[in-house]
Amino acid sequence: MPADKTVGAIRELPSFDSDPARSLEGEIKSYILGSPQNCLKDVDGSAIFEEPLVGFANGDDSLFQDYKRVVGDFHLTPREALCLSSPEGPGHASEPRHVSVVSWILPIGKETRLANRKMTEGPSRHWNNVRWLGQELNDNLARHVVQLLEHKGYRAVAPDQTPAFEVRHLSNGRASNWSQRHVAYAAGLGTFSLSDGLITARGIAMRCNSVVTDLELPATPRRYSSHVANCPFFVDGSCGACIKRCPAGAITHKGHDKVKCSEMMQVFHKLYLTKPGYLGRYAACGLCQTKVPCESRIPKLASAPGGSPAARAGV
Ligand code: B12
Ligand code: SF4
Ligand code: SF4
Repeated sequence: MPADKTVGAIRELPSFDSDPARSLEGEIKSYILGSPQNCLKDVDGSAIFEEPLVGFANGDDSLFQDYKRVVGDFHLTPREALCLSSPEGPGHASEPRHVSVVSWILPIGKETRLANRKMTEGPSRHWNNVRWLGQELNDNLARHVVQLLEHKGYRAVAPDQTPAFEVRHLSNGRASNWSQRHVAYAAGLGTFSLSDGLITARGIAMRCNSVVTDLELPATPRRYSSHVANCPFFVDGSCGACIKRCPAGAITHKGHDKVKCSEMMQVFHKLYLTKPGYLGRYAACGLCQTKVPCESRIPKLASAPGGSPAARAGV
């Protein structure tokens, strides 16, 4: 196992100058796989996350302007996020020439997925612990990437760790000014779905994060035809397994009702946080991300050989 890498431990990355993108990808993967924090110590010692997926986006990609319509006019572009967080503030003369986004997916460990599969009315202890301990690790990784880039002389920021980050309460539910899933979509890492979750090559049971920098990085191609291409429901009308999986009735053929979902989480909060071994400000849920065909992969279409996604996944 690689040496303990605390947030502050910055080591020289051998190939950073010749290939910064591959070098960052390698560092993100080894940080997670080598971290002693990547372990559910008080549950069963299993890994919180499996090997990360990493993608890059051009911060000036017009998609980020589209997000001002898709998410809301408050959603930051990467350039705004970088400038807002600089000590000089936005619109300063030192406007960066290039802006890139490093985005990553942390697939949730198998033991946690298996434990949550068994649940029907709220999260397993594994899932609840991953929500809090896994996010702490995810945040530490973002700080590590920021420090690494700054050490190399670049500007860098993890937008959702800055004072500028906010989550708005809109009539149809909450939306943040830095949506990690929209960022990951832009960085070629996956598409949205009927349940709202992002389906990546390693599935929907994951957590994600991102860092914006003025280092120029090659954008990862988006190998999908639409923003919902990885969800069979939108391609050939099949699957829909998440509809039955949601105890709140928050998922229907019309999509995901964020208000109902949030209300259910408040119920779970009362039911579970008093149970031994559960942590955090709320219990979480994630039933729609486990025991579904998209849990750990992009499901094949019902029309493909082998039958329906649900049949193939054995769920
Ligand atoms: C607010 C919030 C919530 C709210 C609202 C969720 C939501 N759908 O937005 C509530 C409390 C309901 C919630 C619940 C959960 N959350 Co939450 N949440 C967030 C938070 C803080 C912000 C999300 C946000 O800004 N959304 C913006 C809105 C606009 O997004 P949206 O409605 O999904 O977007 C739709 C449209 O934009 C549409 N769309 C329409 N046209 C177009 C066009 C294009 C081009 C594109 C790209 C998209 C698009 O696509 C989307 C899907 O329909 C993020 C962290 C972050 N900073 O991103 C975590 C986050 C989204 N949550 C996460 C998780 C894991 C959960 C839960 C599983 C809880 C848990 N931990 O057990 C549930 C899952 C609910 C679900 N089915 O999605 C993960 C997502 C992981 C994943 N696999 O997708 C995140 C990214 C946290 C993280 N750092 O990993 N969450
Ligand atoms: S369970 Fe099926 S319908 Fe629901 S998000 Fe996953 S692939 Fe799409
Ligand atoms: S939509 Fe919300 S309440 Fe329903 S299963 Fe998913 S996380 Fe749980």
